[in-house]
Amino acid sequence: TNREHIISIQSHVLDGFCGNTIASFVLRRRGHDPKIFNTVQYYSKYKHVGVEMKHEEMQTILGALKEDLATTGGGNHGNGNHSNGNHGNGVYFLTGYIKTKECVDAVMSHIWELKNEHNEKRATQMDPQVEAPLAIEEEKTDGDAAEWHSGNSCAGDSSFGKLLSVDFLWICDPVMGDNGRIYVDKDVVLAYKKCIPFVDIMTPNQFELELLCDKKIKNENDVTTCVRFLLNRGVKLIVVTSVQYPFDKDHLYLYVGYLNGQAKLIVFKYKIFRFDFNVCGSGDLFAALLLSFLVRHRGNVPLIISKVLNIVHNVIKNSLSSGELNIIENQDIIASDGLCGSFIKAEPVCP
Ligand code: PXL
Repeated sequence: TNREHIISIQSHVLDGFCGNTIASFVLRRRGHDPKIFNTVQYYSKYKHVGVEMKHEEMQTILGALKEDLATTGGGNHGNGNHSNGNHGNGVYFLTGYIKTKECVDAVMSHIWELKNEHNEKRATQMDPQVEAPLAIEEEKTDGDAAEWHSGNSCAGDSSFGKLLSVDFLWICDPVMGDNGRIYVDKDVVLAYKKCIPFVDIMTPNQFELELLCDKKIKNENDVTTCVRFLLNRGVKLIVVTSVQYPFDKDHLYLYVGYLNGQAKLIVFKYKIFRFDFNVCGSGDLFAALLLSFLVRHRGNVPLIISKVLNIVHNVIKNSLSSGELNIIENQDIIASDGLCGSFIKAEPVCP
């Protein structure tokens, strides 16, 4: 039986919404059946008191996961009748808040081992459908796709150069901090730098991008320099989830970057009206939705980003008065196709 395996490795809080508290709801509400791995249990995202998992303990659980994925093809102990809309049999990791360097290291090495095993298994199976990795690329026939594509004079061939194998993906949200404040151990920065060659998709915010690349972002050119740096080191897709420039306080910018078939850097940006909302968790919402859309809809990354952004933007808009992300109240928007409300289109950036 085909079945997808989503493993979300993030924080858990008792009060409020961030990390796995968001991912578990979002993924389940969208019909997935994720495995939820909590790296810490804190009282709230503002009060980091509680329990942190030790890396040995993480190893134990990740070891059990590995065994399960190896022997049963993913621990499908049910009756094989999945009525929850799952597609495919891929293995997808979504990693977020991890407190210590040792724990990031443990997660990285397990995902890498699992990926190699997965690829070996796939190579020995003669099923061509399983063997051929699907490319995430534009659906050129799609009407919406044509819209963002028009006027793209600088990008040239903007189709995906590398195959993003959609039967094994690691989306790494390198959660380290925001607005100049770091909320994990300092040496986690180094641990994430070590992850770069093994990650498929990375979703840093501006501060995290600056930490990963040892470069302060002052203008768009700095963003594309950082994006190029990460892509050259092996990440296949970079989404910089929010950039704010001192000369434009009213907007946030999201950037998506990848290399095309000629190894040329392709970058798109999304200009977003900035709400005065300084609540953590929107990045976690973004990453969980991105995973869902990639797994379900595959192709056309710039269009998927538009849809995800649209949902995040609407959830924030509906949360402005409460000082917390109203995840439950906005569950129908979260479960939607992302075409609601104000659709923010991708604009090509000429790097
Ligand atoms: O939203 C990122 C995040 C995740 N997990 C925990 C956090 C935060 C941000 O503050 O505190 C525990």
